[in-house]
Amino acid sequence: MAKDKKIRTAQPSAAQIMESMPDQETCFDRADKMKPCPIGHEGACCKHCYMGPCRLVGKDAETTAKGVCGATLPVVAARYMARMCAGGTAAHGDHGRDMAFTLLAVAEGHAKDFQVKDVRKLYRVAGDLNIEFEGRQVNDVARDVATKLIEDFSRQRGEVNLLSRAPKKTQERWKKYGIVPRGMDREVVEVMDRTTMGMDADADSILSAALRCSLANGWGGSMISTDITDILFGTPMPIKAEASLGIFTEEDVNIVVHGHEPSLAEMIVDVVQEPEMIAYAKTKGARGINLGGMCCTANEVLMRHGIPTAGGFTNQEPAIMTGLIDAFTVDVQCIIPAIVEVAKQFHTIVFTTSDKVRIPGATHISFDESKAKEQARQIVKAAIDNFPNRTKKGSHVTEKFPVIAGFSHEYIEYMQGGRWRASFRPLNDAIAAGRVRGVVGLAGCDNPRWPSTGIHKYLATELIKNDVLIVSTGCSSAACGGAGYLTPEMALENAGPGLREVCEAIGIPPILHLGACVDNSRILTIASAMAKEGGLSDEIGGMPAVGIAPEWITEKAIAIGMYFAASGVPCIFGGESPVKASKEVVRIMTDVWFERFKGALVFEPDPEKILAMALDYIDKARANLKLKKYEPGKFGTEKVLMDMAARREIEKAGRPHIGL
Ligand code: NFS
Repeated sequence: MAKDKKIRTAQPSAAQIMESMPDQETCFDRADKMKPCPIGHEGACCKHCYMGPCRLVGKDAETTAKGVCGATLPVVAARYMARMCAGGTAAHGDHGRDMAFTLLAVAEGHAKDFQVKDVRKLYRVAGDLNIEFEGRQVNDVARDVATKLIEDFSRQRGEVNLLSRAPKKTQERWKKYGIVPRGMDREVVEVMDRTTMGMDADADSILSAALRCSLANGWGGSMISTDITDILFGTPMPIKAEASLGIFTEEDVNIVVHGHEPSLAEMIVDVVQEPEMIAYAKTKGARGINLGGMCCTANEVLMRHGIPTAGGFTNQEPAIMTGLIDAFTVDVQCIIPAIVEVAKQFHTIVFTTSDKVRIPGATHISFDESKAKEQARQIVKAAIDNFPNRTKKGSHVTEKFPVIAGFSHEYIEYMQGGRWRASFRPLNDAIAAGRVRGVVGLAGCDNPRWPSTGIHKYLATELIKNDVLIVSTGCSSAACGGAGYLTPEMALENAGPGLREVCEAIGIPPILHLGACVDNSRILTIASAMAKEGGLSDEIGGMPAVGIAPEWITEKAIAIGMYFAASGVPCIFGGESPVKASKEVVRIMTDVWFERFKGALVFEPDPEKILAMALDYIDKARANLKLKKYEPGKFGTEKVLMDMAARREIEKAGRPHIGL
């Protein structure tokens, strides 16, 4: 392998590791070698039957090209988008389903190592589901909540329960355009059915089915996952931790938890703190045990326990290449099989723990919630036993950054009025006055085809400079954290004066780490609360708010973009459009969806244009709502009501309860 190969990560710690081991192959090298198929790349290939694969190319392909069955280019491209959405919905939804079954097992006494940690949240969700909770045993309420949410996955008729949280006007739009979702299982199956050969041949109709499917994810699977994770493990509150590949230590046993479902990871968090385990680690010559997270499992344990994050998607191989990882434990999703090959070059043991994810060469432990702690101990013990096997190979970096994470929607509401007067009024007022120009959800993956994490970093700094409040999730949070942007001090320093003033007054940083990708559902809840608060738009659509996934990779990202679009949020994704070949499909996802739902899903490869487009959506929404015109630099000189230092003093006195 060339010693002068290009390193395309904007994260210095990952770059340093890869530069020090030029012969070790990573996803960046494979991205260089693997040129995308130019026809599939723009959505012009159909592989849905064996008369093909059909390539719908050539001059005027949009109107003249046809597959063997007669499917046109817009139909082929729409089917491709719809199936990506179904794949992403299935992934997030199955995650939510697993959490719901864990809650049921806890309620029925079959998972003794877990319990309901946040009873307030349980009651809040019970209230939304019209389940009586006053004067009842916690586990009885938990059983009813779990049962009702499990039913939602396979709801054949009607609509998923949590849809009722959306503003009325948003719900009316869904009814009007026929996209009120039934259960996720039904919607995913219908998309697969509708897009098989010889079915729906109308691009708009196919894409509407995809939107309905995506809503079953956003307001169903993902929202259920977020709610139940809060119920079982606690609703996050701001907490300090660290980020970057420099979190791993030479002296300690290092264990990574990677993936998305936090159940086993929660147990590992407990076990690494057990005095007997620490004593056992010392017998092997280690100072102690150090736990780090990766991708969305990282976000879950970071938000609740302050476990440091090693980074997002593209950091999987570099983490192992530190040579310091004694056990690399994965659950579901975004786990690249290549980690096993990298691990073979070192002493690292890779544990797969979900029966849905098997990787040849990894050690499999089939996660069983009734034996959760026992299995966590098995993994931690194996890591400790592996500590003396470390070789001297590997590149050790030490740079790391502090991060503040844990901004649940409940906490953001609480910060704006305390337990009894929690509201979104201060934020709505600040937006209406033009102190805060708008809100951007910065989300999604870090992609090895681009300067990985670099577009997140660019947009994060430029947006806050332009007085735009950022809520971040998924690997975008890891990108911001690994760049040192998730501390109030750093972010406030770079924020525009109006945003800075508001953040200091409320006591929040300008970039709020909201959690994992399933926690994008928290953004839906926040947007709904802002609409209900009044003073801006009375529905989610029309808010000065935009979603951006500048380095997206997965089908899950597409499913998220679609549920935001259907809920009324314009979303800008990086890279060329995966359906660029069909102007009609691009038009439906931008203009038609905007007209119907005030949302959109657009693709733009140029980061500067992404920024300009986001600000343009925001400013147009402000103008339509007749809000004060945003003027850069107008605010920022008024008295600060309560600064971050004062807020931290209050925090030190005791972490507040989140009000119902
Ligand atoms: Ni989201 Fe989380 Fe990261 Fe992308 Fe994957 S980890 S669910 S899909 S790669 S942000």
